[in-house]
Amino acid sequence: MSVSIAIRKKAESLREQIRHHNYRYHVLDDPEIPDAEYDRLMRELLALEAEYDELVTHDSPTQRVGDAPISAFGTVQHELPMLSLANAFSEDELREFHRRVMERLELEGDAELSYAAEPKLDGAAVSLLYEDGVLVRGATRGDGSTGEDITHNIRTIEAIPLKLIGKSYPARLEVRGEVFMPKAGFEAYNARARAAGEKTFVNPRNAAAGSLRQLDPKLTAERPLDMYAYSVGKVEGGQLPARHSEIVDRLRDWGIKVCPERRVVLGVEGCLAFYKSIGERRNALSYEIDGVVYKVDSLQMQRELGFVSRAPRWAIAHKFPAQEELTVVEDVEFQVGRTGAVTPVARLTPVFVGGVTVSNATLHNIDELHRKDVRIGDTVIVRRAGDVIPEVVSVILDRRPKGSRRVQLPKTCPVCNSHIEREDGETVARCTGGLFCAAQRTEALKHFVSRRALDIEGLGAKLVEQLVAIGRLKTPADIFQLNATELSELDRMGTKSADNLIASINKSKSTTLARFLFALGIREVGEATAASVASHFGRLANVIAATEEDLQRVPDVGPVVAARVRAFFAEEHNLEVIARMQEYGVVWQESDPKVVAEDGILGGKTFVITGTLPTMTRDAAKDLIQAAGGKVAGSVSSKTDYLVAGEKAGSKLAKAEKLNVDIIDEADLLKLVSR
Ligand code: D41
Repeated sequence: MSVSIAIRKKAESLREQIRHHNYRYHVLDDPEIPDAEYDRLMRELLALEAEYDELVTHDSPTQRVGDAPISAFGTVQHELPMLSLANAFSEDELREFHRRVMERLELEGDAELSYAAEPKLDGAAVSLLYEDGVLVRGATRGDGSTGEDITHNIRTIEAIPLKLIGKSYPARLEVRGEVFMPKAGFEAYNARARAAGEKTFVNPRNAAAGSLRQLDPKLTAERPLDMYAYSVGKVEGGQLPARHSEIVDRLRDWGIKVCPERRVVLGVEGCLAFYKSIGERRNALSYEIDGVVYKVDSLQMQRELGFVSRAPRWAIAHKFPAQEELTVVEDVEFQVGRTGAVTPVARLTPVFVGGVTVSNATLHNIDELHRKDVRIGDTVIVRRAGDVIPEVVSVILDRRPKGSRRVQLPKTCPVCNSHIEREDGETVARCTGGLFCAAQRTEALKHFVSRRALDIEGLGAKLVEQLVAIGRLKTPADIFQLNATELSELDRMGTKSADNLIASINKSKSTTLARFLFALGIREVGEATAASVASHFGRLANVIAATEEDLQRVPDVGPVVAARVRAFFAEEHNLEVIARMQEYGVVWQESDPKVVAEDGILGGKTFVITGTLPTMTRDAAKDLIQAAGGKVAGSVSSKTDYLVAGEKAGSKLAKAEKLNVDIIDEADLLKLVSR
């Protein structure tokens, strides 16, 4: 059957629109239409292509994951070598680089040289070849001369256009850039892999490189990959501007994603200011970087400068201090947390990494320890990124000494000797000692006094440990019976600090129901859940009396949390401790329970809100939904009816798509409540 011109035009128009919206979304980070509308366009095109086979073109936005698995990668000869970058590890080395550049260009000391400065992404370098605007090949950098043909995988990355937009692009254009896995996607991927007992990635760079080297493009398509372009390779049949920064701007106009942090700076001082500013924002960036790159902006000057052994003389990577270092595992101990969770912790030969000296690193759980095969005596990579807890990333097997010792999960708690238990399918092992276990008691007390709980200033971790050790603190209620005289007799405690502590204990007695519930340390009851429960029931007596069913009516409370809360208040000794605290004067304002507008227009519907909404805060959206009788939950599940998604929606959006949850935007929500 031949396809009418009208239908052909329709398909082409849909493709143009989808490409345009991809550009708005990925490159400009400024979508014009809600996701639901984008999905509608996509479905319309899919339907047309399903009806008329011959309409399907290889560069259609529907054709990202169509390719079958391959058995091996082909090789790609880079027409122009993909150069490497020299490194500067200090300000001095950077100044030296700048001095050499100035000298070679015969520029005088105070002449200002423009550099294009950009973050150095920690991913995998790739080459993308566009012919007449159509993506025809994707390749890895390889050794710079020969890479691997990864076209089928590159095509699955939504940030990479299958067809360029605009008109003035060269007939042949090779784009070079870095494919990377954003931090959030990396964390989510690893969390899922860990829970499923699968292999985790050691860092986002390996995650990106590993994902690109999948033989089955379907696997690559599942990985949250992104790309920023940073230069061009071979260009034929077209002119490019005379400055690096302008070329990158052009790429962006053609629909290629480039780093929004890039700047043109003046001289070495400009470079240093850029380095400082990016360094300060490093942790806040959504992707991992390991430094910044400076390139002499003028192509004419680049040509004058030339290369030394595969590295341009006109560019340099200025590295940040390493976030990974090698050290030795001297011992592995097991720590018992507030909820009894037993966590293996590596005691390390102290090492300077990520800006601090690290001597302990988490091994997460016993399965993880065994998967990484960490043994006492091993040399390991420790990683400390940003403010996260240092972790053991992997073992350097080549350096394993003869006497290395394996580690097993102990049968009994190292603190209280109670049995250690692991429920079926659980990765976490727990001490069964409950509050009999001094470690759990100590952690529970530290939690109780912490800033977001009862906020008792001056009662720090060390002091809690001391008071537990001498048997003076057994339950949180004991805190309110401490007196200044006994406190002043403790190590490092004078009468003044003892008096201050008593004053802050007294001050903490006036609290809120939300804080109090959170402070109790009920498993799975975090700050937000405690606040929801408090506002729903108004009074502690109502919470204590609530059935699991009642509890599940609280927004954000599912069957697991409801069971935990019920179990906590079913324990006589917990009620006794609470009664004692009230006796000693712990009070809060009680209120009437919230009337749930079950018959409201959204009655019985559960919502999850994610991302930044265009005009409302998430709290405002939540109030709106609740006022109309709907429930607002914190995570997407099969019970979710709608996901309200704003800009920068992340894993929740992906999950909602997977579970076929209706995805709506702020405007849709407003329509729903005003029906
Ligand atoms: O972000 C990066 N990883 C990055 C890598 C970047 N922003 N710019 C780069 N520029 C170059 C030259 C100067 C050679 C065009 C690079 C790389 N090269 C590079 N990536 C891997 C090896 C070299």
